[in-house]
Order: sequence, then C-alpha cells, then structure tokens
Amino acid sequence: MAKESILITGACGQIGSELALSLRQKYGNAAVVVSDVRAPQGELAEGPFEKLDVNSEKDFERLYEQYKFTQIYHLAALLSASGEKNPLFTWQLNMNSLLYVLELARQHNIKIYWPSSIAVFGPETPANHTPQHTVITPRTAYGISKLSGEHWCKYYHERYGVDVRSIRYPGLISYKTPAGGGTTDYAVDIYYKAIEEGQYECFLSQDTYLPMMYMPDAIRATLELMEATSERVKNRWAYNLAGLSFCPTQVAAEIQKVIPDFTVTYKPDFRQKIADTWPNSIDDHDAQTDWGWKLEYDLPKMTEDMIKNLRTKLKNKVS
Ligand code: AKB
Repeated sequence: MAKESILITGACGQIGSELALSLRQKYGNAAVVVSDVRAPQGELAEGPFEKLDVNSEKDFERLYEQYKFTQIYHLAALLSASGEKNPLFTWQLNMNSLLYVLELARQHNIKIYWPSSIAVFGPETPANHTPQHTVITPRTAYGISKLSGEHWCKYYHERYGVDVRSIRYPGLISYKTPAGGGTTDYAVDIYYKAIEEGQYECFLSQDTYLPMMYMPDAIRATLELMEATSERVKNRWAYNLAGLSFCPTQVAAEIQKVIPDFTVTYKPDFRQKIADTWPNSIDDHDAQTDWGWKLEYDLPKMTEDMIKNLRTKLKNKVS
C-alpha cells in the first residue's frame, strides 16, 4: 500500500470524529492529521492535530507544505439549520474552503472526499425514491452551497483530472458525537432524551419523512467510495445514498419497544419548513451498481444499537 498522508477538516464534528478513527485504524495514527477550530478530545487526540481555519487558503498551504497530503476529507461546513441564521457566511465558508481544497488538489495531485447532502434537493424534486439525476432546486443556503460544490467537484475532475468523490448524505445518526446545526438532528436528540428524560419535544411534525442513515453505514460508504477504483466512480458530482426513510412517530414507536413509557410531543419550528423541501426517500441504484454499495442497518437494528451504546455512554458520564 502506498504511504498515505491524510488531512480531515472539521474532524471534531459528527462525521469527522468517527471517520478519523476508522482512517487511523487503517493507515496508522501518524498518517491522519485531524484539524478543526477546536481541539480534539479523547481517542481523537491520540494523533496529530492542527488548528485550521478553513477560510484561510494560507493555512491550507502551510499544512500542505508540512505534511504533503495525499488525501483530504474536507468535512468542515455549516449545516442547514445553522446556515439559515447566516446565509452569506454559510456560502463563504462552505464554498471558499472547498475551492481552496480543490485548488490544492489540482496543484499537488491530492485525492479529495467532500460530502454533499440531500439538502441539494428542493420542493420541485420528486419526493419519493428521489432519482440520482433529477430536478434539483435547493431552498437553503447550505443546499445551494452543496449543489454548487457538486458542480465544482465535477468541473475540477473533468478539467484538471482531480480525483474527487462525494456522497449526498442523508441525516446521520450516531451515539458517539452529537449532531449540530442540522434539520435531521431530531433523529439523534430523540434517543438522548428517551434515555435521559423519558420524553422528547420534537421540532418536526410527527409525519415528516426524511432519509436517514446510521453512522457505521455512512463511514463504511465513505471508505468504500474512496477505495473504489477510479473506473467504478462514474459519478463525479455526488452519489445518492438511500439509507432509511422514517418519520418521528416511527422512530418513537421503535424506541418505545425498549422504553415503553417514552412519550413524544410535537412542536414544529423553522426547521419544519426546511424538512418540507427535502425528499422522503432516496433511490441509490447508481451507488449500488457502480461501487457495490449495500446498506446494513435498518431502523430496528439501529435503534437497538443506539440505545445499548447510549445507555453505557450516559451512565459513564454520570458516574
Ligand atoms: C442537515 O440536516 O443539515 C444535515 C444534512 C441532511 O445534510 N444533516
């Protein structure tokens, strides 16, 4: 295996913190530099860390000179809900940083992973089994930045041969690092509240279906896409991944199988409007045929694993 030198931006976030550990397991701690604006905690701190402001092209260049990266996982971004609080800053942060990374990749032949999102879709998009190629009309600053980013990735690949790969992540659910600033965050919060308080006030309406995925599947998908041979990666915008499709009442009912007294009330806020523009479910036929993607966790299996692991984590936190 060629010696890799890997940079992860936004590494203390929900995806980065787990992806970094998987990459370190594969390539060794020293080969994976985690970067963020805040310092890593716990296991994530057991390896190189660099404070990185992704708004600074100079910071990227400085780090490249130091580590000569062969791969960058550029995860730093503002998500849909926090993005609506400051749309122009969201555009600047999400777009400028991607362009810095693509430029660095062009100059130094670096392989890039950059996450897109179901937020690229809009109310005109077919809501059920949303196809890979379809009407794409985002309504959030985050969604607009993701759609534009997909086009820049495709452009750098076609024009300069940059090996850039991407997935349109659904909402991601994990017991390790909390989500933050997204519209799909309820699907993480609900598990914490079920265990800690036995009740939850949901910020989306009870019948809002959204595409979701358990983090182990999302990490595996990311690594499988990055490891696929170039010929198999036929799509250089971003791949749809279906994951699961459920609404709040369905996840609540699944939790109630384990915690029967758990109750949920519904008080939709501004995030409902965002969720209403996103698909209910996704078609990921292309990911399956191009690079062999296969989902492992369904809603019952994910719920069982979430509750088991969260109970241990929260008990250890108290004691
Ligand atoms: C969000 O809710 O903003 C994210 C996403 C679907 O990209 N989780």
